[in-house]
Amino acid sequence: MAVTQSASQAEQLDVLIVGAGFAGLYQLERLRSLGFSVRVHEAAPALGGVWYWNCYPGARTDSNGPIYQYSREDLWRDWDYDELYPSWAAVRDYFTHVDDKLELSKDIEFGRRVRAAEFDCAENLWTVDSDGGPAVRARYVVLCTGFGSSPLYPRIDGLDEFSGECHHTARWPQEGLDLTGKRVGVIGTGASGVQVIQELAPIASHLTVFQRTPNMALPMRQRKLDDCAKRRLKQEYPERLAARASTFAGFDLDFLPSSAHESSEDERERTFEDLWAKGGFHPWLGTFHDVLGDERANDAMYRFWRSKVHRRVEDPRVAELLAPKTPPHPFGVKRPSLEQNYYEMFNRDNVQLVDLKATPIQHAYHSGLRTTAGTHELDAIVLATGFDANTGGLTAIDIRSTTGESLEQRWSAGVDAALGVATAGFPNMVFVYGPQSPAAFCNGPTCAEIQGEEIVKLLTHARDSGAGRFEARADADKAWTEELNAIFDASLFTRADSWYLGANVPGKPRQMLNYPGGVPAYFQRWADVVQSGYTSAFTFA
Ligand code: NA7
Repeated sequence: MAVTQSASQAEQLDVLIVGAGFAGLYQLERLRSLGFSVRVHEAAPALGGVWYWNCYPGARTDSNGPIYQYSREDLWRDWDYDELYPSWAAVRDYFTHVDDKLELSKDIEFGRRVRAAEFDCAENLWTVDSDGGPAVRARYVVLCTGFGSSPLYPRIDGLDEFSGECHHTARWPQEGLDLTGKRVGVIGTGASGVQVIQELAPIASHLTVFQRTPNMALPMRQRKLDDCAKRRLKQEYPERLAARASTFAGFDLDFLPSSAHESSEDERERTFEDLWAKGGFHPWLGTFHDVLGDERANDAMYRFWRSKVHRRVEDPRVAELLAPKTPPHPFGVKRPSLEQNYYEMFNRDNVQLVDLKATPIQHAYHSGLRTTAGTHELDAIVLATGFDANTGGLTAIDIRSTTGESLEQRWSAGVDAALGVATAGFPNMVFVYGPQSPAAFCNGPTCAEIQGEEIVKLLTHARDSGAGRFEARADADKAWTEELNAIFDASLFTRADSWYLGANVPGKPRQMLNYPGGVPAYFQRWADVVQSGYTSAFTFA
């Protein structure tokens, strides 16, 4: 038995939501307003989801502020971020603003990490066990654990023996950590690594960056927003927020109709320059429509990106490690990060770049790390090594199917999840930002709202139909996987070992875990399912 407490003693709800980030709060407010009895269990002591845990120096969004919030006018009208790309602290303040407006906390229990869930087939109820309180029973469970909530720790022999500070970026001390004047090592150069390196390089006595794969980072074009800029920006909110549903990745920008390899070299360079000047994700998600699909177009973008990096890094040997002549993988098929002065950090005397492909880490010892090339004496190690993304937050919970199989076992050979929202054998359970949904290919708040709203309608339909349970159809699960694979196999995404595919986790099956057909296509598939009365993807009994 996964669940410990006797079911008869447990409180009964219509819906238990797991997680109090963007997705969970959207579900809470909407379902509550539709008359469901709802409770949220949140592991952290506060709101915010990833923005509670990721409080490392420099943590901020890679989405611009106007679209990094809910689209309700009563929420955005009197809310402003002070920077175009808000920091973790500003996003936390935003959650407080939302809570003040919508009185969400009264239905949230904090400090309640969900450990196990078991379905009672006779009663059609889930019994859910969480830390810090009694089990609850719920008709429906909505998992809003986020696609990046299960930190991935590197397997480094002897790391336990390291006597200095050692923290994963996603488990950074909430009280902060002063690394001024320290010798710091950062392992990983994904979004978190890039951000933390920019902050620590100027204050550390020495910073060693351990890079396995270079990040094809793009200019953020961060700026502070004064009152005048905020007023101007606010006039654009309705348009920017409305654009999200119709763009490939749920942003306020989209691919150009023109093709890179059909453009003349001059036109192509001009466009690349223009997108570069705009910054943010423009060079990635606002570029020629064929850059992410056509090898020649992609190569042209890679060369452009590389030349930009080389101009900023003084030592040609270091520049070559950061932006090699032979691309490690096609441009943009691993997530590019947004940077402010990342490349300039490598011109500092106190910053050293270590190429882990050439000289891997052998082991840690009490005062540092040893690679095959020698030792690095360190006072602190920052593990910016990412997540067991897409599935880790879900499989960390011991969720049992109607036959007693755990979700982890069910997906051990690969995920099958109809619409990326539910899976056969786990009735009355859905996940937001789930594996095989647009998740990591979609701006977070966009997905929380648009996919969230489809989930709200599905639960309302299930309740109003009088069915005791609904469940993803096994054939719909399989068909969905085949649909994803077909898009994926024809793309350049196959050519990188990215966390989009689970390839960053040793032993994890390699498969595309994010719907790669774009937000509009995804919601067209939802519309098809709704049109069938939901029965093309779900059974109701
Ligand atoms: P990412 O993007 O997964 O980056 C993790 C980085 O850590 C990446 O550079 C990895 O190299 C590196 N890594 C991971 N494991 C190891 C080991 N064992 N040794 C050395 N280097 C390692 O995570 P982030 O937290 O930066 O970003 C996560 C996303 O969450 C972000 O993009 C947002 O969408 C939200 P690799 O590239 O695998 O060779």
